[in-house]
Amino acid sequence: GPDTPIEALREAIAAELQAARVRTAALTDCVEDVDLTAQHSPLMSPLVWDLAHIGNQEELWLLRNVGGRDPMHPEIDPLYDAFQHPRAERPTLPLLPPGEARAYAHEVRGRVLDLLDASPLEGVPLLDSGFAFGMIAQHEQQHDETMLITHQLRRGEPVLSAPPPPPAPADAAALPADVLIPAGPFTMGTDTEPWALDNERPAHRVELPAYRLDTTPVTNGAYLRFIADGGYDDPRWWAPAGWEHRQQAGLTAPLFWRRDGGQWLRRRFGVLEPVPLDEPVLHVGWYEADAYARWAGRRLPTEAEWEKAARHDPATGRSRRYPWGDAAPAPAHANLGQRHLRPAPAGSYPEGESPYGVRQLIGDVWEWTASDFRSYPGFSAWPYKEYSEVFFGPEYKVLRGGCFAVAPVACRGTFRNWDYPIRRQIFAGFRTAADVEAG
Ligand code: AVJ
Ligand code: FE
Repeated sequence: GPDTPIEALREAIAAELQAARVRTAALTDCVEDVDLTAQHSPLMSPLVWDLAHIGNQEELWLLRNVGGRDPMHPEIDPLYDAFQHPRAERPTLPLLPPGEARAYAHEVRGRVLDLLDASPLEGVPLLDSGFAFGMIAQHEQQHDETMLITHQLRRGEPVLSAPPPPPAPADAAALPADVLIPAGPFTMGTDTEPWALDNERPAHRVELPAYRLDTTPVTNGAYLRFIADGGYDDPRWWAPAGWEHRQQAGLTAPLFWRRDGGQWLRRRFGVLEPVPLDEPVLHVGWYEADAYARWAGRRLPTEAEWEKAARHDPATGRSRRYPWGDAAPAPAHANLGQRHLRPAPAGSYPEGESPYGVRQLIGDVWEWTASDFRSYPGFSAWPYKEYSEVFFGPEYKVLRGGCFAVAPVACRGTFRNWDYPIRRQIFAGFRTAADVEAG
């Protein structure tokens, strides 16, 4: 075993980098080269772009910024800068072909592991607790999730498989629909989570009135009742911009669903299957989540309401890392890390329950919240503005909790994701909340 804490940290970093690379390889070695260079949807990059972008970000942040090395191939930098070319344009760029992209990422990684061995992992902010290495491990895992979305959009024979999640526990059917979260302050965000990204900082007190929050994410079965009740055809339930989008895009059901005679089918990683009623609904945009909630006489939770339910421990008054406490996620806590290629049935993972009795806050499906993506009071962009700051504003909505495709290293009670309200290809669902009358 490691002799010193710094050695233990080095080993943990190397293991996270390796886990990310194993996943990247699994997502890119399972298809032919033509499938790596093809664009499967104008919403996504070709897989080979993600592959070289992963290597390029690793070279930029670790070899150049931390290690002070010269660029390996400066001429390719602009190709893999996400801000220079929109996704739809990327297939027309002179990208590295698959073999060269793999070789480049591999070469970078070899040099990074040498750098890690020689690094003090302290002394400069970028290195404290191995932050820059942790940021890069998270970055690769985020792009692995992006590549999994590309796989979901890809037509053709299935190439991915995984065992199904365990069936719902015996008590799932008897759970209360929602729980009461009493009024009071809690600590949102973090100053202590070592690999937290800038938008999760700083920790700050937030005072919330009492509210109710669904015990589990909204299921396909519940969502089907919204559809059957004409929810997609009734402007009363939709925000004005949502109704306009619903009309213009012709939305009638979640993405990847299709009606076949009397039943709903969905395509999942190339396999057509009946929509499972007890699974959290997936592939709905924010506008659909918002409309469902209004139809149900409820609303989406704010981001603060989500985080209080996930982190606040009423016994101590402290905010914890996860709903179950401070322990790193284990398989019994949550459906994370692409162990399965789908969410688990609603009510799963009793060991991952929060003190208030809320389940599946972490893992399974990203959860849309009512909140715009904004900075916390006292925010400062670090280490680069293009991670979060350039996205703050009213056009993005916050998603919380991660999903089955999120690696534990990129998931915690403070983690914030964001996307456009029309976005449906991401692995997102939602749960609902309600006000509580005062007094
Ligand atoms: C945080 C998921 C919105 O994929 O656009 C990857 C993560 N940032 N490379 C994204 C990210 C730079 C980001 N999201
Ligand atoms: Fe990126």
